[in-house]
Amino acid sequence: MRNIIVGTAGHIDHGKTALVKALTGTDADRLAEEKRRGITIDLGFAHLAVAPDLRLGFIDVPGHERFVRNMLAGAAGIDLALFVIAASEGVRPQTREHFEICRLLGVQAGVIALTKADLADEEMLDRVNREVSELAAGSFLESAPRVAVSAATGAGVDELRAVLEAAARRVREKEASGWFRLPIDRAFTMKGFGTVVTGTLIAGTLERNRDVELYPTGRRLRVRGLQVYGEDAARARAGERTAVNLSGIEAAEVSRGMVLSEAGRFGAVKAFDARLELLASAKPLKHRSPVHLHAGTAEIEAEVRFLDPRARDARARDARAKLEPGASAWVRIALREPALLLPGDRFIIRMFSPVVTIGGGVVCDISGHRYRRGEDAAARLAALTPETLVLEAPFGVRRDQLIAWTGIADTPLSERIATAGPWLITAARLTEFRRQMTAACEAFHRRHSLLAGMQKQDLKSAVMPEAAPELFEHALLGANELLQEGEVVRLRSHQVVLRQEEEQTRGAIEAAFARAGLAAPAVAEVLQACGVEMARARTILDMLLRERRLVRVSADLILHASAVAQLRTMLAAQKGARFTVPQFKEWTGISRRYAIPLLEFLDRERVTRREGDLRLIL
Ligand SMILES: Nc1nc2c(ncn2[C@@H]2O[C@H](COP(=O)(O)OP(=O)(O)OP(=O)(O)O)[C@@H](O)[C@H]2O)c(=O)[nH]1
Ligand SMILES: [Mg+2]
Repeated sequence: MRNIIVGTAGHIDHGKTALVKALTGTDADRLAEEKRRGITIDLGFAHLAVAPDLRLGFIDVPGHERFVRNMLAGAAGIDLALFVIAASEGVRPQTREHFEICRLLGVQAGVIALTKADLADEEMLDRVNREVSELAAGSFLESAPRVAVSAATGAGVDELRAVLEAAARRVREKEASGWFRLPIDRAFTMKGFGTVVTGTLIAGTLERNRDVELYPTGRRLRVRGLQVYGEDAARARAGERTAVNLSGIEAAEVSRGMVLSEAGRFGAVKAFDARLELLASAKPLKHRSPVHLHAGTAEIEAEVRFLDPRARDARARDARAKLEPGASAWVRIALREPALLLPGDRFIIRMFSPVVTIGGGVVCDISGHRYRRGEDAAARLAALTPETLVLEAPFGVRRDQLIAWTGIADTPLSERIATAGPWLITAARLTEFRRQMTAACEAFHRRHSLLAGMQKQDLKSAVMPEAAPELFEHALLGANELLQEGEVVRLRSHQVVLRQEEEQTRGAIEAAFARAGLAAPAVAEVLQACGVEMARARTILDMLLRERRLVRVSADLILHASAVAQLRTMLAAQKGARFTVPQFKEWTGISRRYAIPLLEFLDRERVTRREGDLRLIL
């Protein structure tokens, strides 16, 4: 089944709703106020299976200039425009505005309906045809088929239906593979069901019982039920008008503009870079102009900032720097509220007062790139690819992050990009990091020949301090000349070789502590007595500490590991008991000076816990 969304467009009262009814039998004006006033206020929906394999979903939009914002919420999802111009009236202001909106939103194709043909004579029809040709010249509507119709008499309606079918077979369908996105246009409570949201599924597929995320709120919700064009369905596909019954949320917490999409996959953004086209009918646009931004079904207050360095230089010279009508520029758009947007998404901007459409464009980058002074933003954005985002990040990008920034699941990457676990990083940089790690270890071994190797944290701080710990780990894993032993990294080729004299010293120091047990000797005395110069003796002491043959209890208290182990065993035998400091001194024979540091050490090691004057054995 092919699903194509057809959106009406055109000036108020030109017969859009009447035409949708003539084509489908459905009155898309569903609000009481619409029926009373005889105008469309909000989006209306209808559908028609024009052939067994082709279904058209109609979105009927209001033509009134005050409801263009509602029109925009519908226009974002359409594949084919049903462009309505009353033959009795010709091109009017919202004919133009809707035309520009469809063009800026990248609507692929359209069919032009010259409605109210029963009210127009040959001459009027000719004149209106000429106006339409002028408007459509050079645009997506240039060669659009035209049909004169009357919803009143039914003349031309069958022909229009056939022309729509043919056009719908030519346009590209929405992409049903890939991530799903459903910009919400309505949210309401349905008796017996709870919260229901509706929208056009613009990409992917959605199944019942799926966990989804409501952007930008971050709420995780479950799809309890689905309807496609009013029928219960187990799954909805891109291009289908979809109603989703959600559990875990009240209808009042959901509003038009929010988006249902993959849970945890994307992140709503508060700024993005884009190519912006200013309409020829607009006034010049100043740097930092406030605008209304429309994207998907959302409407958000925003500010337009020029990125082009030439524009910025010009601003320095001339505070009145601006974008000229009909021109395009690279801009950063800052949003008042976060929104889920992806590169390639189209948007429209409207002015604050009067509220008219002034331009639109395409989202290029949502990564929040920080431009360096003098960086050529135009050149960067014009050539931007997913790979660029990896090359720009000094410490790489997680694959997940790249997907969140681009919406592309399996970006093909060249050999310039290397993989380190879940990270993507410039291959040359990864090689360089590994070279620097090796060099750092070499230098360390030269300085500290008696140490097994460098502490891992020291190595990270030396080579890639700002990198995520995980990236560092993966980089380290791939450094072939290095070896990790616990928290220590060394060159594979490095071995601690002690000279005979040093071996003896090492033995002497260790023995001195072992003999003393808990009656810890003064460190300086032991070192002085060991027979080598102080600096060497200290290095050997450090070595014993690193190897955990000796344990540093406090700044000036070092015990042999066996003494600590004995103490632990002794205390473990009385698990749950409480004791005082004097009792502890009595048991261990330790001096008052060392009792407190030792107890504090035991607290840190969670052997004991202090409870006022007592200690509890854990
Ligand atoms: N004679 C004649 N009247 C028509 C025709 N189509 C629509 N009308 C009438 O024109 C009026 C407006 O029609 P709608 O279909 O509501 O116009 P619309 O474009 O949907 O208007 P908005 O949604 O408010 O922008 C209604 O009174 C219709 O009955 C037609 O082909 N011939
Ligand atoms: Mg209408």
